[in-house]
Amino acid sequence: MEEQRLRIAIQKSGRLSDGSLELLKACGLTISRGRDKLYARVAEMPIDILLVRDDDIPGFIADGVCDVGVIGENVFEEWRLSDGNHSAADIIERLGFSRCRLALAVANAEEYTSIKDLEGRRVATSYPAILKEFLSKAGVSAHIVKMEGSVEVAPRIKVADAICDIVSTGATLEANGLKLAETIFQSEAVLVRNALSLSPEKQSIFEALLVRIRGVLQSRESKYVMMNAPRASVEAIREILPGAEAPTILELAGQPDKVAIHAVCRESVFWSTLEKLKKEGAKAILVLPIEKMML
Ligand code: PRT
Ligand code: ZN
Repeated sequence: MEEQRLRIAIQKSGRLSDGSLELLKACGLTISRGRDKLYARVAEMPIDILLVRDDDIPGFIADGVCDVGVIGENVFEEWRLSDGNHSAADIIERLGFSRCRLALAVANAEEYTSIKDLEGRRVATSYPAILKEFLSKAGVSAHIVKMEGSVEVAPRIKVADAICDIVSTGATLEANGLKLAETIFQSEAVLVRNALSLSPEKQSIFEALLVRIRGVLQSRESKYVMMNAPRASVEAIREILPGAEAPTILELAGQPDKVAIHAVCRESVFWSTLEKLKKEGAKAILVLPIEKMML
């Protein structure tokens, strides 16, 4: 019988590609990618990678062309809200990269106080389904002008009065004489899976991969923190350490009133955290990255 391999679709080239490849690499999967290659076989696990345009990924998952995919939540949500796609695929995990937001913007000269200002006006977007849902929840009726690209020029060429587009730094809005009016959707890369059950073989490959993905995401956020501190400060220090479970307390040779404290912090450790530790008498504080983690 032919070996069953899990098929994962990722974006071939664009704003999701680097993050997707880095994530798979951190999971221990090496992908040799030739120029114009659309398909790659992973040696370490029974997994094949499809390199495609991001817009094709939800449809491929729903049709069973692939089992899993990495895609921007904005594109997935637009697809999901479109006819007939409601329950064909599910978000399994948010991946924390390619963050952006879908926002409404108007010309600088326009006065904007609330969403009601868009009543009866024309809004250009590549995301008509998300926009339609947002407007209907807000009780505003506007004309949606669908554009595939260059949405930011719509007000200038009088195709629309406002736009609804992806914003990251805001530089594109500024360059086009537009100002942010309203954020309607926050997005990041997400791991999506076909809603139907996978074969038992594929399911177990998927579960093994998911444990690694979750480990990678957790280790990216986590730090290993070490310090020496007065024995009397251990409780106060435990309260300061962000997201730490029971820390390890070690004796320091020849210093009975001091201990070494080691802890895994599952949340960001800021400079201000270190300053607070220092106030409690901690010395020689080290914050180390964690390469791998399995919970
Ligand atoms: O070729 P393919 O179809 O695969 O790629 P694509 O051109 O459709 O998508 P791509 O690679 O541009 O974006 C893929 C995904 O990255 C998007 O669906 C978002 O989820 C996410 N993402 C993150 C962004 C941005 N940041 C972003 N800044 N997608 C687009 N932009 C564009 C935006 O459209 C606007 O033109 O960048 C401009 C705004 O950027 P700022 O920094 O000027 O605000
Ligand atoms: Zn695309």
